[in-house]
Amino acid sequence: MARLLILEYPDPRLGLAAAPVTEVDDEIRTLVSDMLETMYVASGIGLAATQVNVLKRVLVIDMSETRNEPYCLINPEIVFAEGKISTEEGCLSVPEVYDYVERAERIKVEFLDRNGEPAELEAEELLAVCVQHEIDHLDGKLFVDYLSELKRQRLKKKALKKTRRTPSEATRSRQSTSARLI
Ligand code: GNR
Ligand code: NI
Repeated sequence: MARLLILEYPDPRLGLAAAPVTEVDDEIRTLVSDMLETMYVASGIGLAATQVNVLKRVLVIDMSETRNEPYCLINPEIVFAEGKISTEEGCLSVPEVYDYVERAERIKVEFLDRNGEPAELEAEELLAVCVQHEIDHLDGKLFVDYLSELKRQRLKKKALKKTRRTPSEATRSRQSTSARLI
């Protein structure tokens, strides 16, 4: 198992669409277990492959208190949706931002499991919200895309400021400054 790096907004790679998995092989199963470890370490309830810079339609979810009831959905397709629910969402790729998003309240999703077998899941409330949030990631969409332009501009500015404050970035900018001085 390995921990993977989670991309953060406004990284443009989070806006790319992921491709369907053509074969559920050991490489995919390794990706799934690495994604689960990464999600558990980050204390998230879900994670999409796009967030760890892998453009394949794979997502994992674990909503249990005990953190030992993982769902793994490969090539997920929502085949039924009804109702509306507004939930305060957060995202491991958009740290420290929480806001309300309206989504379907109940869904049915078809997918392949870790063995490549077709499976389906009926979900409601937070589990349904989480599945929709993760499938959005696979389509290159973030929950902040549902917010107003004003809110998104504000948090983009904040995120870019934070990037400049990270040590590696600070080192790079110091280095480029001294390079210019020479
Ligand atoms: O950990 C997460 N919590 C969460 C809360 C409300 C709605 C969606 C989520 S998913 C998020 C983890 C994440 O970023 N998955 O992509
Ligand atoms: Ni997310």
